[in-house]
This record gives sequence, C-alpha cells and structure tokens, in this order.
Amino acid sequence: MSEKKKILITSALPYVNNIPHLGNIIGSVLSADVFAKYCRIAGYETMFVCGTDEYGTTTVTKAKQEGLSPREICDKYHKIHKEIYDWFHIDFDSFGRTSDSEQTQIVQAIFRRLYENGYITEELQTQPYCEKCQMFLPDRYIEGICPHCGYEMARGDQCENCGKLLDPSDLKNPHCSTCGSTPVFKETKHLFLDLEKLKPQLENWIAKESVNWSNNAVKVTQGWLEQGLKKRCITRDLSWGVPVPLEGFENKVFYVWFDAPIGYISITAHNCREWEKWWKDSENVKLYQFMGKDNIPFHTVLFPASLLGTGENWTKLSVLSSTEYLNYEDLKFSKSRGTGIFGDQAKDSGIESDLYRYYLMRIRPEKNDTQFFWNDFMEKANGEIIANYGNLVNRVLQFISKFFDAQVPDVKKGAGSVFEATNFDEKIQIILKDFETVELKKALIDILDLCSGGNKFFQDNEPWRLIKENKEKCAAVIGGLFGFVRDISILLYPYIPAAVEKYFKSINLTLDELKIQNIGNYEKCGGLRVNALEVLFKKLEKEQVEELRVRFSGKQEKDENNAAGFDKLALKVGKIIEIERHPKADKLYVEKVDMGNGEIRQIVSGLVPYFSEDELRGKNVVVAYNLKAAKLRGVMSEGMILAAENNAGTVEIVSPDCQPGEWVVTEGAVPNKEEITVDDFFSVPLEVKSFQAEYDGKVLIAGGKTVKLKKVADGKIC
Ligand code: B3M
Ligand code: ZN
Repeated sequence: MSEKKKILITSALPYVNNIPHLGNIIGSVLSADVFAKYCRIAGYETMFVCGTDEYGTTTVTKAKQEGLSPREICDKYHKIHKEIYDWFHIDFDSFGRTSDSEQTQIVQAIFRRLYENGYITEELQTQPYCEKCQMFLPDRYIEGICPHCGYEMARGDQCENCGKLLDPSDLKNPHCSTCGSTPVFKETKHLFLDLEKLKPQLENWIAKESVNWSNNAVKVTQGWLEQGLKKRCITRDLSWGVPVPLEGFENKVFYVWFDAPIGYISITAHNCREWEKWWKDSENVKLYQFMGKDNIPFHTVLFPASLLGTGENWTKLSVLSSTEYLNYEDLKFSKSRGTGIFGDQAKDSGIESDLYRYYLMRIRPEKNDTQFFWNDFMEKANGEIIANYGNLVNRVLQFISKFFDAQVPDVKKGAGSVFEATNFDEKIQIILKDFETVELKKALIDILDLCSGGNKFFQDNEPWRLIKENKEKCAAVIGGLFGFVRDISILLYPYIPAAVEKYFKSINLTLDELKIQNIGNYEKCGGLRVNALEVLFKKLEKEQVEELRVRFSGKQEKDENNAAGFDKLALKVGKIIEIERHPKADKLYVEKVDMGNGEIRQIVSGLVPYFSEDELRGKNVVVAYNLKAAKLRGVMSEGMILAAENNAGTVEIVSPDCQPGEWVVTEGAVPNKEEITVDDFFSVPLEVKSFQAEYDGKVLIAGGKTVKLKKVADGKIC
C-alpha cells in the first residue's frame, strides 16, 4: 500500500451526546475498523484511534436537559458508546475522550505555535445574541437561509445542503433555533485562524494529497477553495471547552471544530507515551481518515491548516474515505421519532454483530445514499454470507470429520485443484488491491464471488461420490478446498471477526495464523485436526425480522393513521404539452397534460403569477389524478398540478424525472381508485424536507426515483 511503514487510522469522533445509529456506525467506526483489521493482519504497524467528541454547546444543552453537569453527561454517554463499539467488535487501539487533560495541553500548544507564527488574529466580532435565551448563540444554534443555495434551514456554521462553510452573519433571515426569536448582533472579542495567510501552503498541500481522497471529498474541498479562504473564528463564549490561553479571553473556549480533530492526537497521547512517533513523523506514517460526508471540510481544510501553521512536522491526512448517508426503510434515522436502529438496540436485537457488520459493509454508502431494509438484511445475510461462506465452511469441515477421520488431507495447489478452477491467485491480487485502496465494499463482494467459485467446485467434483471411487483424488479435492476456505476466512476476518475466530478455533489454528501472508501457504494445514464446528451464524428468521421491523419503525400508530391519509391519493406524473391563458381569469392557465398511455387531460391551474408559459411548456408535473373533475371559471379541470412553496414564498413545480404515466407513491402505498374532493386532497399533508418530497417522513417515489425539488428545500406541497 505504501512506501510508509506505519498506518495511522482515525474514525470521526462521535458526538458524545447521542447514541450512535447504524448510519453513524457504518460511516466511520465500522469502516475504519474493517480497514484497521486488514492492516493488522497484513502486517502493517497499525494505530486505530477514535473517541468521543465531548465539548461544545450541544453537550451543555444535553446536560441541562438531563439535569446533569457536562462532565457527568460525558461520562454517561462515553460509556454507552464504548459498550456499543465493543459489541460490534470494533477494536480501537485507543478509544478516548476530547475532555481529557492531554487535549487541553496539545490544543493549547498548537494554538500557541499558530499565534507565534502570526496565523492568529484578534477581532471584534458582532455575534448573534438571543435576548430571550440570554446568550450568545453558537453557530449551530442559529438557523436561516443559506446565501449560496437558498436552503432554508442552513445552520450558522455550515449549510447542510450545499456543504458551504458559513458564518452566522451570512445567513439571511436568521433566528435562534431554540426559541425562534430574531437575534440581535452584539460585539465581542474573538480569535481567528488566518486561512487567507495559510492559503498558499494549504493549496499546495491539497494539490499533492487530494489524489487519494474520495470523489465527494475532492469536490467539497474544491468548493471551499473556490469560495475563497477567509479568516475563521476559533473561539466561543462558553465554559465547556478547552480554555483559551490568552489574556482577555478568560471566559472563552476554543470552538469545538478547532479542538475536535486535535482529539485524534490527544487520544493517542492519552494511551501511548510515544504518541509523537505516530503524529510527528509525516515521512513514515500514512494517515487514513474515515468519516461521513458532512465532516469532510474540517479534515481537508481546517485541521490541516492548523497543523501546517505550526510549522512542525505533523502527520497529516493522506487517504480520506468518506461515506454518503445510510437511510432506514426510506426514512431518516430519528431518535425522537424512534425510527431506525441505534447501537444499543442492535445489541439487544438477538442478531449477531457479525451479521450487522456484514450487511452494513455490503450496503456501505460509498457513492450514493443507501438504505437499510430489514428484508434486504435478511436476504443478504441468509443468502450471501451464510449460504455462501457459512455453507462452504460446513461442507468442507463436515466432510473431513466424516470421511477423513477429522484430519485435514495435504493441501496441493496444482492442476485440477480449486485454486486453478477459481483463478485463485489472480483474484487474491485483486482483493488485496481493493483493501489497499480502501475499496472495502468491493473487496467484500470480490471475496464472496471467489467463495462461490469454491462452492461450485465442491458441487462439480462430487466428493461424496469420489470418496467411494477414488479416495486419493477425493483427498486432493478436499485438501485444496480446506486451504481455500482457510484463505477466504482470513480475508473475511475484517468483516466478520467473531465467526472467523470460531472457525479458526475449530480447525485448531491459533489467531497468530490469521495473516494475509499465510494466504497461499499451506504447510501447516495438512494433518490439522478438525473439531466439531460451532455454529458460525444464526440464520435470520422471517418472524424475527418482521417483529424487529415493527419494533423499530417509529411511532407505529401514527404511521398507520397517516398512511390511511396518503392512501386517499392517486398521484401521477404527466407532461404539459400545451398551455394557454384562461379566457376569463387573470391568474389561471389552461393546460393539456399528457398522462401517459395515450391519455390527455385538461387542467386549470393558478400558476400565472409564478411561471411563464414557456417555463411550463414541456415540463413534467405531478397531477392529483383522482380528483373529481370540476369547472373553474367555466373551464373544465380534470385534476390539479402540484407545486411546492416555502415560507419565503418561493414556488416550484414538483417535477419528477421520469416518464409520464408513472405513479407517485411512498414505499408500499397503492394509488387510490376512488374519486376524492379538493378538501380530501388538502387534508393529506405533503411536504418538502431537505429538497425531498415527503409524506409523514416517507419520501415520495416516482419511476423508482425519489422525487426531488431544486429550489424549495423545505415547505408545503399543494
Ligand atoms: N463530532 C461530528 C460528527 O460526529 C463530529 C466529528 C468530529 S471529527 C474530529 O459527525
Ligand atoms: Zn447552502
């Protein structure tokens, strides 16, 4: 993988005040763990660091809510995090906390260097102050309209929609996210990291390193640079944080995103006296960082800028592996709504962690958002890892127990062996390359693909027949398969460590043998004794999965009632083919809409104030299809065209990207055949959230694709 010998791996530090859900887990800790496990068995000197991100306003708020001190809340949740990761078999070399004393020392030391080197400036800043809440509003606590993309709920620190970094004063129409009132802007003294001055160094560094970053990381970073690097405020009016070691700043702490990435360093230092051999040796250490996409710019711009500015030899990001989002049964994970599975619930679900690990890695959201579906989970767990790998292990070991006295025949690689039949050597090279380039989902798929070849070989060679006809040949077939399965197991270890450890135990190999370099080396195999095999995995049962799906699908009753609401509707995609002004009404158009399957409908709509005829002609629209036809100012209208509108009065036609004639539904819903009235229609609340059309938290789908808006981020549809 690298000229560099030492591999340093970090996964984004989870905020301490939340219980992580499966989406958080796949996004950073699990992906990083799979890679770390690979690095260890590949013989690299490896350090895998993570911990809880404990400072900042959210912690203070959470502590208030639970009637505890910030310290107590951190103690409580740190423990919960740790237990969850232990259950998932995440093996950190160091799992720490950003509130440890090493953090204060190292953050302050880095700050002092930046200060001495002239990269820190002091400025009077006008900052939003909420008079009702009586506090300066931290960036995340102020919401408003993003000046770049118009997203309505952009936070003061960053726009979730376009990813741009913001300053609270950039927001249009700002308001306090706690009480909703409009803040006043007051003066207060703050420290800034001078990114402008660091720009040449930073750009140089990015140009050199970004070749190893995932696509979304390169894009996000480029966006930042294009936006221009401005001075960035690194202090806050708060007491829960790393104190600012400068006169006049006694009541302030460092901004949590200034200190959090330094947490990787301090957490290493907390558990390892020689931490500098990891963090101050950029020549010999290669740093891999895993995170969800919303964390990218902090790792590609801010953190490196802080390190570069010290002028010291800090180890900096080399390979960045970021993920998109994981959704849950078409919904977003939501603690408050009880939607989705959270780490503690996975632990209590009765399903082994290996199966979660397998499924999550199998659907890892690498290029697009992906979805956790219970049925898919069951199909992939039972049908892939259990039916393919589990099955081959069983067949081979049982055969050896039964026909070879539980003693493994010699493993030979030559002609006629499973190795030849599956093109083993070549495939192994591909898989190792997948690992080295952190293509963790692809590696998994490639391993299972190779494994299927082993099953096919078993089947084709009919050892149950051979054992009677040609024992010697049978021994060769089975010996080869034994070696093959052992190697597949080594490769699968990073994904399903518990099962592979059980397997190693049953073939009487120690875990020291679990090494990539042993692949292809079968000296120790022939003659091994095979124990009775423990069950590697428990299959998922239909009833069990159904029960869990119901248990974790959020507020059931509410969903069912509301589902009846959506069931009233029949929404269909059409395309406007002709449009003219209503002869008698200023605000109305009369459109001819192609509804697919040769059907043309005439619809009257009140869109004149918002769109020109040219803007609408040829456009896809969603039509309320089962609406009772009615005359509007004397012209017959057979349906209604759906538009979205936000609070600011922006109107946008809902325009799915698919063929006319497609139904617009939520997962599992069936269009209604009965006619409905306009009142019925308006009683079903359709909304836009984060640019997606939704009904009660479920996204609308047309032609297999989520229905998305471009201008209206949040609002109503009618
Ligand atoms: N705690 C954000 C998050 O958990 C933040 C990451 C810090 S990484 C240094 O998504
Ligand atoms: Zn934006």
